[in-house]
Amino acid sequence: GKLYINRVYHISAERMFQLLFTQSRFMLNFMTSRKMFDLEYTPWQPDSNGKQTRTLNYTITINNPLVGKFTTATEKQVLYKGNQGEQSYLVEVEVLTHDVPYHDYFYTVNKYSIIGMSQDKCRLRVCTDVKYRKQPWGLVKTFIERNSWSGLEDYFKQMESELMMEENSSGSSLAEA
Ligand code: YK8
Repeated sequence: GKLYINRVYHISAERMFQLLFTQSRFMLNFMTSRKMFDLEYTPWQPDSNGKQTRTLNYTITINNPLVGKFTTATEKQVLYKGNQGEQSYLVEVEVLTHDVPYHDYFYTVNKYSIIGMSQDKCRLRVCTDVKYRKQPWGLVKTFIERNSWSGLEDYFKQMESELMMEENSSGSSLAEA
């Protein structure tokens, strides 16, 4: 796995969760800037084990010459509330990209942990793994990993820096979150 974000923000844990995992203005803007469209959400739904899950479907624009210009994707998100009550969240996200080469071989798992540090501070960590449903040839595996890591790095670098801008805009834009 790889760690893409590990940073303390002047944003409460609860607000960070709302920014990233509800239909917040922040997330809608972020996805628009990544040229993600045809977004469909299910609401968060509790399951029998005290977890909550939701599913997102969308289309992503890809700028990788090896791949077609778009792919549809499905994200299954599972929320585990931490043992510090409202103050910590772990969200595991499985991302399937349906229309890229070798899509039936691999998917991605992104783990977001949001840990409250005080009333208005939290640590956000995002780490990701590429997982396999069938074992590809060595060269194909190298290909999949290289392209996944670079796409993920680009995505999370932008997320990290847009969160820094959000942090500096002093909490005025959460009315709709
Ligand atoms: C989510 C992982 C792989 C995929 C892509 C596939 C190339 C395959 C190349 C062949 C295009 C938002 C990525 C980066 C698309 C974007 C996905 C995002 C960033 C030759 C093997 C979409 C997080 C996420 C997870 C996986 C990313 C794909 O929230 O390279």
